[in-house]
Order: sequence, then C-alpha cells, then structure tokens
Amino acid sequence: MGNTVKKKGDNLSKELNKLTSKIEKMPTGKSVKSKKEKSIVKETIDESKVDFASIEKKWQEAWEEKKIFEVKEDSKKKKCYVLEMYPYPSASFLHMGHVRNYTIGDVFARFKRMSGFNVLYPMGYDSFGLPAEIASKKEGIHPEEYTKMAMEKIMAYQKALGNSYDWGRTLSSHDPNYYKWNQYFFLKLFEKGLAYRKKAPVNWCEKCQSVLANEEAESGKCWRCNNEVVKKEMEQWFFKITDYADRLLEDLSKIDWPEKIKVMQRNWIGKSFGTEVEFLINGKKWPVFTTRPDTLYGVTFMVVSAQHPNLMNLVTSEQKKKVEEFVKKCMRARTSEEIENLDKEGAFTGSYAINPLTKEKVPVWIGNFVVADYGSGMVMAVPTHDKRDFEFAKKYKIPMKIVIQSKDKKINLSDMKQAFTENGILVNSDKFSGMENRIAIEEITKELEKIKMGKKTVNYKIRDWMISRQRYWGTPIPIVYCDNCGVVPVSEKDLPVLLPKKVDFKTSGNPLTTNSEFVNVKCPKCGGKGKRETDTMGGFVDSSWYFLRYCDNKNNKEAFDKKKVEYWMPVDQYVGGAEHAVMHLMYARFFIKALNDLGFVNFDEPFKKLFNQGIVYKDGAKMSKSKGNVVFQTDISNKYGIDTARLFLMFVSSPDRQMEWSDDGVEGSFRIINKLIRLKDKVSKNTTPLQEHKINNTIKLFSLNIESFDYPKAIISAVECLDSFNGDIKKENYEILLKLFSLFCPHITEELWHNLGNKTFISVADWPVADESKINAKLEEAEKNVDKTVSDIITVLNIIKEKTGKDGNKVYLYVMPFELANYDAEAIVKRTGKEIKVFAVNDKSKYDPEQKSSKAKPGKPGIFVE
Ligand code: ANZ
Ligand code: ZN
Repeated sequence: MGNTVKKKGDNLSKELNKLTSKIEKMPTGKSVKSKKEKSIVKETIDESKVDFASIEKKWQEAWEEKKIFEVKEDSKKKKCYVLEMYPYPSASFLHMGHVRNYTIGDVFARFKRMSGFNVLYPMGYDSFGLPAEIASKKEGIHPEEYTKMAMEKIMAYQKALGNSYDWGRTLSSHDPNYYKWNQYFFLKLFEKGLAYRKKAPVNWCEKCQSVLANEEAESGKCWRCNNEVVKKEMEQWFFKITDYADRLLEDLSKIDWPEKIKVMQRNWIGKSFGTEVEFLINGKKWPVFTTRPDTLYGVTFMVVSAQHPNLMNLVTSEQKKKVEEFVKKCMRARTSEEIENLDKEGAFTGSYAINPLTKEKVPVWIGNFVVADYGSGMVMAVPTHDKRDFEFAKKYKIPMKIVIQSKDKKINLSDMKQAFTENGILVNSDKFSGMENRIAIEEITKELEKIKMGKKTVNYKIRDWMISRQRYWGTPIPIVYCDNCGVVPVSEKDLPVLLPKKVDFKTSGNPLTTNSEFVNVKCPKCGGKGKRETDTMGGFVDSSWYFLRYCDNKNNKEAFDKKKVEYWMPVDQYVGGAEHAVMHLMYARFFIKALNDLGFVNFDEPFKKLFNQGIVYKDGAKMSKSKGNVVFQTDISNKYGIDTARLFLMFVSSPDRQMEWSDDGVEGSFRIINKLIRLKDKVSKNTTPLQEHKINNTIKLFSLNIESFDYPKAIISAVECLDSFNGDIKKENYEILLKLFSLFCPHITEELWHNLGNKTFISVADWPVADESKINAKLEEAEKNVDKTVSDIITVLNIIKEKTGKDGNKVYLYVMPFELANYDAEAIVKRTGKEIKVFAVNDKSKYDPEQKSSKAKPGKPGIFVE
C-alpha cells in the first residue's frame, strides 16, 4: 500500500506547492529558496504575533456560551443531519488521522448550516467494549473509571478542534439511560421471534476455560496463556438478520453510497441462485448445493465439511482413525481469510455416493475447504471445471472428466493445468451433450425435478447476527433462566438491568458471573429461583441506533420521541471509515428495518448518503499509536494553531483518498492563513469589475466543490482568489473570502470578522451567493494578457539597457483592434513605471517608426521602446 499512497496525492501536492510558493513570494517580497531565507519568512510570520491559541480558546468558549450550534426541530426550515461514526473513547491523544476525519464532517456541517439548513451535528461515544475491560484486567482500573477518564480526554481534544457539534446532544453507550433502550429493543425483537438462542461455535481456550474474542485469539493462540484456541459450541443470542436478507439487498438501490461499499454488502449477503441435487449415500439422500448443475456428468467425488454434524455417519470403521485425526486438525480457530488461502486438504470417508443422473458411484471425502454452514455442508466436486476441486483432485490423484468443452480451443485432460471455468458446450453428458452450458443449467435442473432428485433453490451467505459476548463491559441481556419456565424475558418495567459495579476482574472467564447478587434472581414469571443471563450485547447493538437517540437524547420515558426522530432522520450525510462497510453498516440497516416493522420509525434506511474518508499514512504505514508513527493534534496546533492543521489536512488530498502525512505542506497552509490576516490591512471601499468577477466566480466554484466533497479544489479556488489581491479589496468582498475560509479555519476567520466590526458570528452567517451577472471570464483573460505584456516590456527594457546602456522612457504597444479594451494603459504604467501608449494595429495615425505593429499577435502586442 505504501507505494500507491504517494501517487494518489501527487497532483494535488504539486498544485499545493505551486500555490503556496506563490504566497511565499508575495506578502513579504522575499522568495523562499534557501534554508536560510526560509527562516527569514518564519521570523516575519512570528512578527505578526498572532496568538492563535488564545484566539481559538476565545471563540470556542463564545460559541459554546452562546449555544450557536445547538438546534431544535423547526418545521419551517429544511433539515440536514450530518454525522460522523461515534468513536470508541480510547485514552490517547487525537492524531492527524482523527483530526482529518472530524474535520471532513465539520466542514460539511458548517457549509450546510451557513447555507440555511437546520443542521443536526452531534457527537457521542461508543463507550462499551473490550479495551476498557482488558485495561481493568491488566491495570486494576475499573472499566467505568477508565471509560470516564478516556471520554473526558477525547472530548477535550475534540473541543480543541473547534468543530461545530451540538454538545447538548452527546451520549455514551455505557450510560444506563442509553443501554436501557438496547434492552427494551431486545425484548421487542424477542417478542417478534427476531432475537433467539442457538448453539454456535466460539473461540475457546481449554486451559483458561474461557471464551475469547477474536482480538484475544489472534493467529489461533490465547492472549493470556498462549495455548491453542479451539472452536467450541455454546448457546448464544442471535438477531435474525437473515429474515431481512432480500430487503437489505434490494434497498441498496435506495441509498447513495460509494459503489464499493454496496458491492461489499452484496457479497456479504451473498445471494446465490442454484440447484439442490440429491445424492444417495448408503441408501440415504444427501443434498448438495450447486450453481453448476450443468457439470453434473463430470462429478468424480464428493466433499463434506469436517464440521458437518452427521459426518460420522459416513465414515467406515477402517477410515475412522484417519478421519478423526483430520477433523482434530481442522478444529483450530481460523479466520475466513485463512480458510480462503488454506492448502486444500482432506481424508477419504470410506463411503460412496450415487450420482442421480449417471448412477455412477463416486468416493466421499472430507475437505477443509467446504464450510459446514453454507448450502448443505457438502459439495459435488467437478475437478475439471472448479478451481478448488481441481487442486484437491490433483493432490489426491482422483480421476477427472471433462464435460464442458471450450468453443475456441479444445481442452484435453492430458495437458490440463487448471480448471476450465468458462462457458462452453456440454460433452460426455448423455442426452445433454451438444447443449450450451447456460441452457443445460436449466434443463438438467428440470430433469432432476422430474425424477424428484433435486430442485431450484436460493442460498445466502449472510448468517444471523450473533450479539452474545461472554464479557462484562457491555449491555446485560435482559433474560432470566428458570428451571420451571425456561427462558424468561425481564419485564419492561424492571429495565434497565443494571450492570453491577462489583465483579471480580481476576477471573479468566466472564467477570459478570462472579457477582452472585446479579446472577441469582427470582424468575419474573413464577417467582421461583432463576439465574440471569450473563452474556452481554456486543457493541454493534449500541451503534445500530445511537443516531436516533441523538435526536432526543434526554428522553427518559421512551428511547426517543417519534416525531423528533421523524423530523431529523434519515441521516443526510454519514462520514466514517470503509472498515465498517459490512458489520456496523449492515447491522444498523437491519435494526432500522426491524424498528420500522415494529412501528417505532417510519423510514427503513438510516443513512441516505455515505462518505468514506481515506486513511492517513506516515512513513508508509497507517498512522497509529501502536506503530509509533503518529503526529498528534497538539504537535501541529501548538506550533501553528489548529486552523492550519485543518486547512492542511483538507487541502493536501481529497478527503476520500488515503494520504501520506508530510510536515512540509503544513507551513504552506500556515502562510495562506497569514496572507488572509494581512489582507485585512488592504480593506477599502473600492472594487473593480475584475475583482467582482473573481469573488463571484470563486463563490460559485467553491460552493460546488464543497457540496461534492472536492475540498482541495474548493480550497485551491479560494487560495487563487486570495492570491490575486495585491492591492485593495472591498470590505464586503473580504468578508466573503473570510466566509469561504471559515469552513476550514473557523477560529481565525471568526476573529477577523469581529475585527471588521461585525457583532454576529461568522460561523452562522449567511453563505454568499454568486452574482452570475458579474462573472466574466474575459476579464480574467485580459488580466493575464496584461501580466504577460508587462513582463515582455521589462524584458525589452533590459535588453535595450544592456545593448545601449540607456533606459527607455516611452513604450508603445500595438494590439489587435478587438483587444484594445483589454490593455489598460494606466495599469501598465503603474507596474512598469514607464510612459505607455497603446494603439490598435490598424490605427492609421499610430506612431510606429520601426514597424513593430507588424509583429503583434492576438494576446501578444508588438512593443516599441524609445
Ligand atoms: C459443483 C460445481 C461445479 C460448483 C463447478 C462450482 C463450479 P456460490 O456462488 O458462492 O454460492 N459449494 C456449495 N456449498 C459449499 C460449501 N458448504 N462450502 C464450500 N463450497 C460450497 O458457490 C456455489 C458453489 O460453491 C457450488 O457450486 C459448490 O460448488 C460450492 F464447475 O458445485 B459448485
Ligand atoms: Zn419461572
């Protein structure tokens, strides 16, 4: 990944360098070339003595005191809900990756707010989870203290960013006022049969007698004792997301998300149309799922999963030992990625299966590449036309048979190097031979249906959502087990089931089981002895509806007021990492659909638009504390102020791209801000058509680019505009520039805005609207021509001086007749210090002793100097 990082940011950083080097030269008249000179520029900047830190503090306090970012429902105003995925509060500083992430959302929220929308932009904390629990096991600090401390810290750092959050709406998932409603919704789903219990494999350490999270079982070893981790079947709670598979798939068309995320969701749902084919093994029917019934005549063996529940029914006594050894080998916990890349391995069961059409007998193997819980957990293997089967057959020298022939180049068993997986014509397939394989898929399925040995079917990859965690730091599942009544839900009036504070963190198992007062309770139904469920809910339950609670975070009667939620929802712009493409984003979509069915909300998709920010890299690796390659928020803000960090991060690369951090660019952004500050001294009453053109054109470009998240382009347009002012700028136009920059640099622009005498806040000022009638690209063209001509005149003057030792005094310009208006003699006089006369080339009365007018070209006048 390291190599591609640079490439992507390249063009933009070039652009940035070009722009900021212009700025380097302009304000002080010193160009920055050597290191020595660079320090001169630093000194001049230091001379400006702008105390960024106190400006930031002043305006952050003023915004909070005046509550300018707090919002209420207002039916007369169009709403816009901007949301960043709420963070896990870890007790560490924010680094540039975080700063970038939060700035992306803030810029958008500020833009929408100034554009007249009623903007809901909240922040809260995903404060349940494993790290706090691990910290308490290691350091003896209670997860609650740890979480409180971490939240205070992260909030302080977030506030220092100057983001326009409505801090009155904050929430944290470990707050009983929040998780009470997790429990409430759990009960509602339970009533509907959408929450249920079943056995499922967990990571298990035999030595610690404990369930492990995936994070604790990395590379198959227990984090505590380094013992091998195995899979163990245990009762777990699930949400029935599979009931919603089709809706989750179809409704992707309703939402405006990056296509790559939609693709990941589609793959995760994994809807697959195929055929179920029945094979007879020892007189019993065993179904297999195939998407390629057209290859049925080419089946030369069967493969069953090592975790298939009825596996042992297939194994003959001679094969038992070998099979058991192999199954044990497969017990080790593995990630799905590991399974993908595993060498294909297996063992023979001793049994044979009968092909329903050919009546051929083929051997049944066990294989590590067949998953137990997809299809039927057994496959019909066609090594000639399936990659995995090919590998397996080669390894165990199982015969093969070609049944699909290529239309282009005939394939032969003798020189086959890989499976032929393309379309073709059936061969060796009895009455189906000669048929196109796409058609044969249909025809062979029909034949199977006729003889009652198969049928059309659909399979999904998605599995029900396992919410159980054998952990302390999460929402207790509101269930009691009673010997008489079985599984009994806690009644609603007894919610919340509070997480007890007193537990023993030294246990290797779930600390929650150590508090007997919590565990031993009366059965809610019969009053007899009961035991509480000690599993807690995984954090994805918390994050599946927190955005609803922001709409009404103080409600203690309901999870939220339906009207309020219906005003604000759905989220108009969601911002977060692509790593959440499937889990969080799928679970939240499911949860909202379920709440919709239960009548809690009247919409069925939570996030209308999604934006994935790119990752920040440094020295080729993702910026992270564990890698030790972090640049902290304070590293930059202490030196330049947070506005510089924000501007730089949004400028240097498009927010959806990954970027490589570089210290160099930061100074460039700092100079932009300083130029903006200095321009305040040039504020006047005067303007020109050219100035009006530039300002209005910039408003237009800037707004369009913010709307589409092309932040660097927006900034480039504003910086170019800023750059073009070497003389006066009309006050109103300067204020417009401040408004544009305020999205990225909210503190310094707020300060400058007030310096101009404004009593309101720029942060909630009206967004400027471009006056199209003042946009005239010709003016800009003309300006460029004058620039070029001035530099040509200077060159000519220098040549004359060199040749004759004399200074020229009078300059005559000959321009195309239609360009006459573009050459403002007065402006050229100002810039060259010479007397200037401008003629059209066809002017009969022009003074032109050396016939220089014949050299004139459009955009390039002839020049004569006396
Ligand atoms: C015979 C065959 C011949 C297949 C061929 C493919 C190509 P998708 O599209 O992902 O649904 N399969 C079925 N159940 C499986 C399981 N539990 N574990 C691993 N593989 C399984 O893939 C369906 C195909 O994956 C099925 O079609 C089956 O192999 C395999 F030339 O059947 B096929
Ligand atoms: Zn009971």
